[in-house]
Amino acid sequence: MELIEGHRVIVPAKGIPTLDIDPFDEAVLADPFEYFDALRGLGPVVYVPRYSMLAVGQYGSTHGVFTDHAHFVSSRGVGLNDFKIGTPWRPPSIILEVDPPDHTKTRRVMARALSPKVVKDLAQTFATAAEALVDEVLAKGRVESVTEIAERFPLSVFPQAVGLREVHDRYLVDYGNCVFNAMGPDNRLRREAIDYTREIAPWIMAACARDRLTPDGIGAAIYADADAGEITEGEAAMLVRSLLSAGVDTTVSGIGNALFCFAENPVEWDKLRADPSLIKPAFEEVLRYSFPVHTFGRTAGVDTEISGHPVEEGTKILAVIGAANRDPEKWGADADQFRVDRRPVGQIGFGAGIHGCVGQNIARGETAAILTALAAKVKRIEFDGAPVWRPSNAIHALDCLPLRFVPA
Ligand code: OVM
Repeated sequence: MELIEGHRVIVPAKGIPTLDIDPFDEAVLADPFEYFDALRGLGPVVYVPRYSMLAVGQYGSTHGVFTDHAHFVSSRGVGLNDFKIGTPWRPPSIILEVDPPDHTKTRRVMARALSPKVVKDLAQTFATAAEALVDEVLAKGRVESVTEIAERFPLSVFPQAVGLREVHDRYLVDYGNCVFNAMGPDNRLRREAIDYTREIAPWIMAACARDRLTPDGIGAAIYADADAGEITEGEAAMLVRSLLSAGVDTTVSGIGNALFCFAENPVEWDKLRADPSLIKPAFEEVLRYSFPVHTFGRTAGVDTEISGHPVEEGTKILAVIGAANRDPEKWGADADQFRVDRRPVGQIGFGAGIHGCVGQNIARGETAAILTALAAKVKRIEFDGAPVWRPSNAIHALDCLPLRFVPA
């Protein structure tokens, strides 16, 4: 059998147009918007010859792939490798890289551990930490906001909420970045991520052990479900690992991208300050306009179709969140504008369907805390140097964001 990127070579059905852009070219990853336009412009589904796979970027077909978990499965991996053919680079996630019925049980455990009630009980802690951080930022006036806000804030609240006793800041952020980079093709980013994970993984696995966690955190709640017999103790450890792979770098990106949006759109910042009830809808617009994750993969589990085009079993499909979230067919002619009062219902920054982000309540809680503190204390957020985007096979995040903060 001929393989490309660890999956079967496909012959696309007649009528599926070819995209001659490499979605994983580092220049494209750093500035993907022309690629998104081209992807949507060609049709609901396109063929990407270099990786012998299909891609979807129109809102309808992308949302359609995410919400049809019966045909577009996760259990064969959400990157380019087909787990049915080769050995995954790490033990697969028991929530991300599974289908029902396996998914149903682990999803239930995670949804309970990250419920709205859990997040509500954390809100005051988040608010206090956010206010203290914003005071520090204002005292400095100008900060490199990726490290000093986007990374620092989640690192100051999330590991504690999980129940980690010691926090390795660098490893926690980089682990998520590595797992997401590993979803890409066999390029520099993926190879370096896999090498670096060999260094980080022992620390992560040790941090997930039951006796290392505080008795009152999200991690302990997951282990309690093992005591109740719902999952095994080994599965509990794997789900705590998922909190660390999926819950840190994603929120770092969300907060960094939010700051970028407001520095780029000062009028939108003024609107938010004038009406704090816009904080929640504004973050939905950040997720639409500046999606922390740009792409997830799926595999056709059976012969199926996308928008009337036949798709063979075993075909890998890139579902391009960033393109769908900017589709003018869905969002209107101003889809490329950031508007805090858009209320973009249906944006897929958290994905969609049964695999839609299980941590979205806590992600929204963290972001609301930091934006609330900033809106109360900061009159203007200004660029203090050029923002630099970080090329990643799946994450859409800044590497460097120098900002100036003008007090209210
Ligand atoms: C996991 C995992 C890792 C990365 C992302 C994700 C967004 C989950 O290990 O379960 O979901």
